[in-house]
Amino acid sequence: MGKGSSGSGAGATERVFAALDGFRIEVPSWGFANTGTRFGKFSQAGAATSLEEKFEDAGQVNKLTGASPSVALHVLWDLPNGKGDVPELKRLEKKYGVKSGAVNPNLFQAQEYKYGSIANPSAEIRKHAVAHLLDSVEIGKALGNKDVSIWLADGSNYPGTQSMLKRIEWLEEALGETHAALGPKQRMLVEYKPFEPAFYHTDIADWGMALNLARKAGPKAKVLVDTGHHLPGCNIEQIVTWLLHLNALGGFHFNDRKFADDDLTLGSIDPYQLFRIFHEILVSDSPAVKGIAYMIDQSHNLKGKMEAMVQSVMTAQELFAKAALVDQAKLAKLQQSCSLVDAEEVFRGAFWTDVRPMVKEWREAHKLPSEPLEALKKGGYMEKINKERGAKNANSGSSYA
Ligand code: PSV
Ligand code: MN
Repeated sequence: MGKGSSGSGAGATERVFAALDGFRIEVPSWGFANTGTRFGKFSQAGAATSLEEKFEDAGQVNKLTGASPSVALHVLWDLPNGKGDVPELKRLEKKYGVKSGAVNPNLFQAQEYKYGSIANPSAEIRKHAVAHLLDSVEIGKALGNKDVSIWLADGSNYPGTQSMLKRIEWLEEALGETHAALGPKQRMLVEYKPFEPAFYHTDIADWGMALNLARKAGPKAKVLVDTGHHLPGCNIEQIVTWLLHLNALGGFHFNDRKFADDDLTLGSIDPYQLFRIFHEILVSDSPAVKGIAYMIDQSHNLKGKMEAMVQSVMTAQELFAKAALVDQAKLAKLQQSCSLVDAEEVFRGAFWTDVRPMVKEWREAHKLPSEPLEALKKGGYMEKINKERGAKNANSGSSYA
């Protein structure tokens, strides 16, 4: 979507249709499996128990929404045999009509990563971690030039116990090596997070650090913004604007937060924020816009996983559609003349427009269910998976008592 001038009213449906035609959002494989908190795990009868079931669920979300044609993969959780699992992935892609998406290396579970992975003081451990990154690049290539999406848990918990400076150098070295292995059409996305699991310093804590590391690594490295990974009050849309301006925005992990990295349904706490982010993207002329990978990063412990995912895709579409209704030409004039209230009314007016009837029309025009959540409830899919997977999930909860 380029710059446009028509607002809500005449032309609104066209704008919403054009916006939705160009909007796709990737779902995470880990959003369909049983997960929990560090206090325990609550199992759901219908949760996916295998890679095939994750693809089956993702395929169902895409059938209902028409907007989520790919599923992000977490290497250790989904591909225990690394590249060896690629033929199976290709079979699943065909069978369920969804493609493999971003490849997420896992550098936070192995015991050896207790003090870090690519920023670990041990050269040997860093070497293992880099080898995993390189394997992930190869998996991405074998799957058709997929983005390698890197998030690190690296950091420390006690002041003075680690050299932050040395760790910067180790990160630069490892990410540079990984970048050098990327195929011509592959990208490396660098994700940041201010804290958790590290509670004193995190090696890639914010967008400045992620951006510097990405730039140092090379032109195929971009920054990934996870909306849950910011300290309270942070102006995320301003970060997005900067990253667009610098042609350094690679993608998003969407979820919402009230306190920290809560993995709440996108738009459930602050839908206006996501609208503001989408607005900055829609007014931008940055070449980065074309490459933005929109992804959901949510794993619901309490809500039904299928319902949560369908609801999230629908909410993202609605907020994107609202942002497409901002009368950009009018807003630009009002910004220039500092007509604050009028400018804000144009902006807010789009946010408060009920786009649901137009989104429904878009679905009907594309022969999709006009109410995906209702269709999910009535279609029998959840009963089917509860029945098929119930026994497998019966003992999958956990308790620390
Ligand atoms: C870390 O909190 C994160 O946002 C990273 O993207 C991980 O890959 C994902 O969550 C899944 O745990
Ligand atoms: Mn994330």
